[in-house]
Amino acid sequence: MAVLEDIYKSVLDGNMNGATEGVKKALSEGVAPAEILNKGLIASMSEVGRLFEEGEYFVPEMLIAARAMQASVAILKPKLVEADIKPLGKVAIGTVKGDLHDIGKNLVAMMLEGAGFEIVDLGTDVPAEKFVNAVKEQHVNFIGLSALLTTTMPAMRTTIEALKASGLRNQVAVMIGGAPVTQNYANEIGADIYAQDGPSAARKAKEAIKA
Ligand code: B1M
Repeated sequence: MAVLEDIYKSVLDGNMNGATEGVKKALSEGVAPAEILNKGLIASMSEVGRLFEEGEYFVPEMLIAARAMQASVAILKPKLVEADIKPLGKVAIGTVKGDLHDIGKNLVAMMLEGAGFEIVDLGTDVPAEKFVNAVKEQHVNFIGLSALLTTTMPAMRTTIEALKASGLRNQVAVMIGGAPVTQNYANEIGADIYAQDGPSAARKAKEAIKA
């Protein structure tokens, strides 16, 4: 369908106006919201992720594509709610206590949203209790922890310990990432998933929800 191809290409090119106009046009032509989401937006973000992983796209291309996708999802959201399209799962994501870096965290959130997850963005400098409350009150399937400073990485461990102490650890998968974070560190602190960037975060969350 031409309009879905236009949406796909606009997101791939980071063309926000093209993508949002495409979504409006598709809706006015009666294309089902789920089809716009899956065949236009999510398909395109998957391709963006693939291009990033292959080294053809870099962070700026990924960011503008993610913004085009996010603006389009905002238009589509009410229609998806009306059509009762269920998200794949729910992720509460935040940058850990003491850390104010949020560019990477936002990018990861956008990629997860692009993959079909509902996002609860807890912001930056998030204390462990706030993550615990998100599990208690918002019934999330995943907790996403981001840290950019070596000095704030220990707050990831603290958060996992707080989840254990509140008896909620088994209810959620904990995903961690950020420039200084490694798979070894994830193993050491007992995180379930380590992702090095947005596309792999989306891919790994999808794999985890299927398992
Ligand atoms: Co800061 N900073 N900074 N900084 N800053 C770094 C991180 C640093 C490496 C710079 C340097 O010295 N070379 C250094 C950390 C050194 C260290 O700990 N080893 C540093 C420092 C020291 C500091 C301050 C302490 C400086 C000071 O005040 N003396 C201070 C700390 C403030 C605080 O947090 N309490 C500080 C402040 C800032 C700014 C506010 C000025 C600004 C942040 C603005 C913002 O985020 N709104 C800033 C910036 C921009 C950076 C650099 C330059 C860029 C970070 C970034 O946005 N990268 C950074 C140097 C660098 O990385 N080259 C630096 C782009 C982003 C897309 O990548 O965040 O890595 P990234 O996210 C990636 C992956 O890591 C991964 O996916 C993302 C997308 O691919 N990922 C996840 C991230 N989170 C994930 C979560 C996941 C999965 C994957 O699952 C949940």
